[in-house]
Amino acid sequence: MSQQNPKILALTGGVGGAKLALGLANLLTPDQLMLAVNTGDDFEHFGLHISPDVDTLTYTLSSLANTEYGWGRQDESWACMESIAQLGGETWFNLGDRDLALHLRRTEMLRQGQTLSQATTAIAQALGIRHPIVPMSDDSVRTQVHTKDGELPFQHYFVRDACKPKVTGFEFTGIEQASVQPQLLEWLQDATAVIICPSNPFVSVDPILNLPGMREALANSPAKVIAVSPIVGGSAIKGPTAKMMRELNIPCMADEVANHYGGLLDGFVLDELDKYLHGELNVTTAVAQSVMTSLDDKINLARTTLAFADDLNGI
Ligand code: FO1
Repeated sequence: MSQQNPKILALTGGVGGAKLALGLANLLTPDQLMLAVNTGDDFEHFGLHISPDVDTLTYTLSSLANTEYGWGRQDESWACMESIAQLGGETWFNLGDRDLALHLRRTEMLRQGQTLSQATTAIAQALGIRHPIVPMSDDSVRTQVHTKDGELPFQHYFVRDACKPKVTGFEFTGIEQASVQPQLLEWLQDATAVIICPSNPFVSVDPILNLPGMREALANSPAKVIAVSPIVGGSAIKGPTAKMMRELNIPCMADEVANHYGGLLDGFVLDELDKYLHGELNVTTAVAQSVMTSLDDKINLARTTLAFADDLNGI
């Protein structure tokens, strides 16, 4: 572990990001680790504000996550969705009965005038989470997926159409008017490392990086910026990252992810399977076991990434 007091900001979205975030949360105290989460996947459904990446992280850090599905809660029941079907409602997006309570509470707090960050903190604390989970912005940013057949709201692409449409690009509606959540900017002023978790670069990380002023804040921060590759041995561990890369005519290789983040990076973590690239990229690399199945895998990858940050910080 680092001799100096680490102050880490993790950028995360989706399942892969949440796994590394859990590893980091097991090694760092709440005043050493802040988790910035993508909200581009958010949408309104049944009149409720759904924040999937916030919820995946919240459930993961509170050990309530349904690890089989990669979303929602474990020990769920589906009585409400059965009745929704009976009443002719939409059934393509499944909300478990216990998960539904979280969306009801968040929507109630938003309607009372609280920010998404305040609602997120209230829910996280109610579930016993002490690490700060901070939405990337309290303003509305919505990922639209451009496909050969037209534009799709993210959840229609990801869930309703099961990631089948061929993507041609992405747009983050509202991002030009959105502000980076202020706590993130404050944290960055004396952060020692920013860890871009192994999330989908296009739809989980880019919404965070593309927020006005975010890249400048990262560049002006003393923090070393490290990304952990979500591509292992030419394929994605979970989700549509590899398929998107192919459809965008980007070779599905770990080094292409480093290229995607470009000059932002001070370090890039490769999986063992890609160690032939170690020392070959224009960015300093480290090699780790980055496929996370057990809690130990998550903690070990977190430990390796933090040690890499120390090396880059000359500790
Ligand atoms: N993903 C699915 O593939 N099918 C679902 O029915 C589904 C429901 C769902 C409910 C709440 C929630 O927070 C997430 C849910 N997801 C579902 C996953 C969600 O689409 C993804 O987590 C993200 O948007 C991509 O990371």
